[in-house]
Amino acid sequence: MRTLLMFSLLAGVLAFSTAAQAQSTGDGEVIIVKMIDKSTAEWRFEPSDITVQPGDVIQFVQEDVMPHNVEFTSVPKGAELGDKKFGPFLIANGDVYELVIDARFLKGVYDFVCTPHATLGMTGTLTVADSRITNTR
Ligand SMILES: [Cu+2]
Repeated sequence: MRTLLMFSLLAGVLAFSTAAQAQSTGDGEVIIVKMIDKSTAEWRFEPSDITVQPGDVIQFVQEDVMPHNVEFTSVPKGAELGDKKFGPFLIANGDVYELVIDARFLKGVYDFVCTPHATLGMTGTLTVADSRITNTR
């Protein structure tokens, strides 16, 4: 009984922190990028050419079987991505890496790769545009 109570409390705390996080990202859009390895000839991010605005969230989704990640290899002058420069490896099918386009992502063009599969063509380009000009909400 005590264990159940502890679990309920923990679940409540987790739910609360998730909600708080979602709020802090503002009303940005969610962009889904699939990480694909269908055969030896198909290693890619889909889409591989992404344009976002500050506050948006990119969800990288592991669609197949090989471990994939997101490593930024080129960033605009002055951009310091910190722990976002090298993302975690997504091992299991369905794993998601959520990348929030926060203040560290200065306006400009970023190149990224999946570290182990860069030479197989698993690369992409991220363009961070100006702050939202047209807000349709
Ligand atoms: Cu990969």
